This record gives sequence, C-alpha cells and structure tokens, in this order.
Amino acid sequence: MKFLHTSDLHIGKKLDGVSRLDEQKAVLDEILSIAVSEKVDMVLVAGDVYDTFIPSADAENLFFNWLDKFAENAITLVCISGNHDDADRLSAAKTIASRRGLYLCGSSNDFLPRDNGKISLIESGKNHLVFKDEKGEEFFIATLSFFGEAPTGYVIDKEKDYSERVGDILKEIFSFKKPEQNGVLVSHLFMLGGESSESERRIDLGGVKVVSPSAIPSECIYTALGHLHKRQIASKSKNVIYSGSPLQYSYDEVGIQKSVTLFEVENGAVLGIKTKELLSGKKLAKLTVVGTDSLDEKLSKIADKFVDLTIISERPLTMEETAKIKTQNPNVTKIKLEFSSEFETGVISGRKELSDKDLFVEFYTKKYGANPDDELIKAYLEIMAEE
Ligand SMILES: [Mn+2]
Repeated sequence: MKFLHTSDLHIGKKLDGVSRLDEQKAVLDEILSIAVSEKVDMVLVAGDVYDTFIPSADAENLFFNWLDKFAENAITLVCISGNHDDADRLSAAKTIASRRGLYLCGSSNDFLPRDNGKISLIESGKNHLVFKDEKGEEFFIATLSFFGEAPTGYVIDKEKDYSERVGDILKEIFSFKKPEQNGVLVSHLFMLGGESSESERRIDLGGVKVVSPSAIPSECIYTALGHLHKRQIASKSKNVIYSGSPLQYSYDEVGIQKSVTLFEVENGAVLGIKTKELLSGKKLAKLTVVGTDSLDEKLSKIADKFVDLTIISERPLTMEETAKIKTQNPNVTKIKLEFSSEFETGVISGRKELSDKDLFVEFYTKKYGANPDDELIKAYLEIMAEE
C-alpha cells in the first residue's frame, strides 16, 4: 500500500495579519495532485489541520472541498487532530465523511466497516483502524491525536511523565494489532531531539511534553508525525518522521524546502521513503538594510516573497515613514528598527544629564520608532514619582 504523509496544514493561519488562504488552497491542490500522480492509496494527515479551535467558514470550506477530492479519486484519508485543533469540532462530520473513505479521527474511532473494493475498512476501535487492501494484506493504523493530560478514555498514572504516558497508551493501542498486520502510527507530539520553529514553540516550553522514540512500540514500522514544521527524521531506525508543514509559516523557516513524505508498506516492511517537494505558496525572506535610500530597489528584487525587514538607521523612523513602506510593499509583514552603534554611543555618554522625562522619550522612540504622546509621558512620570 502506498502512503502520503503530511501535517500542520494550519488552514486559516495568517502571517502577521496577512491572509494565506489562497496559498493554502494552492498547496492543498498540489498535495492532491501528487497523491493522484504517485498512485497513493492512503493519505495520513498528522494534525493541526486548522490554526485555531474555531476555524473560519472559509477555512472549513477549503478543508472539506479538499477532502472530497480524495474521495473522488478513491484515495482513503486518515486525519488526526493537533494541538491547534478542537478534536470534537474537527471530527464533527466524521460519519458522513467516513461513508466516502475519509476518516476524521478526533478523540474516538467508531466507524462502520466499509468495503470500497480497493482499500476497505474492516475494523475500528479505541484509537485504531484496520484496513485491508485488494491483495488481502492488512494494515493497522494507530491514531493518537494530540492530548494534554490524558486522551479521552484512558486512565493515566499521574506519577508518570508525558513520555511514559504516551508509551503506555501506545502499548495499549498496539495490543489490538494482530501479528500479521502492518503497524503504522499517526500522531501529533514533540519527539525528543526535534527541531522546533517559532510557530509551534510556545507549547513545548520547558520540554514537559517531550516524548522519547523508545515510547513507540517495536511493531510500529512507520510513525507519521505532526507538530514540528520543519521536515525531519526523529528516529531513522524506527522510521519516525515529521513531514513538516506544507508552507513556510514563520520567519525562522526561511530557506526551508517544504514537502510531503511518500512511502510504501508491504509484508511488514517500509519501502522507498521519499520526499516530494511542494512548490506552491510564497517563500519567506529576511532583509537588513542600512538606511532607506535603496530600500525600494532591494525590496523589488524579492517582491514575490514575504519580508521581515530590519532597517539600520541613525534616527528613528516616524510612524508615517514605516506606514508608507508597508503600504508600498504589502509583502513586508514586519519592520524592525536598529540603531547604528555610532549613534548609540553618543547617546549613552550624554545619558547622565538627561531627565526622567527625556530618558523615557528616548527609550520609547527607540523602541517604537515614534514619540510617546503627552498622556503616556504623564502616566510614566506619575508612576516614577510614586516609586
Ligand atoms: Mn503545527
């Protein structure tokens, strides 16, 4: 059976307030055409379908229309929820979707068996699905959506850390697997040693939810992971792989090539793991300029990219100036100002003679690129006086 593994679609996600829905549609279409041309039997979506618990109607519509095209092409799809999804909302349409071979696994798997003559669902239960292909070979797909303390329906030993809990849960799920079945896991978690980026970092602070590859049972021959946005192999010997997000979603992903992962499973073995590059969507770039003299020319060269712009300047830019740069270059989503060292040294040496008010105005202007208004200055001085 041929698989396509993707994750972290984040449909509806914006970049500094700029919509990326058109790019998301384009890249989802590209994934579909790869699945069709590569003759994929099953698509695995490893969580973070949406960017928020309550996605917009446009985002949901895009996802549902995308799902429908897999059904049209007789491709089976298994989807779990990530930390950005509401598991119940994501799987709300599970009954109608499952009639077309599209399995939206939120927190429970209770699907009716379905024989479509190609890839048939022969069994489903607690976090697993069992499929049979035309040759009679069986595939045990374990589906562990993202969870906080414990997934629905599990009693957890509170003494155990997150990694041990995942280990126990997976052991229980895989106890349903028959020896002759090929075991595959789809999950959304942070595997030890993984490299995160801005967009998914907050959740992993402190490393509380880090999982060791040893938590994955040995009878699992491929683990399709979601959560980290850069494609990477978490364990080569166990085939634990992050497909990565289909678009560059944060500026620390500059230069990262996006792709989907393709692999084949046959007689208990994983064959031909490969990536297929995704070309849709805008790339992200970082640009640092000294002064604003040749800014327009430099920006015009990367007009097809989103830009995180840093301007090194000897004076603060006014609100009007930064607003003008943004209006003339809608692809610039971020502007940061840095002062040249020469200017800064001059300021430091004269700082002792400055009043509280002047110091505050200087700090504020440096930080925000504009003068604070009188009310703010007054409030600051009042607080200082109280101190
Ligand atoms: Mn994500």
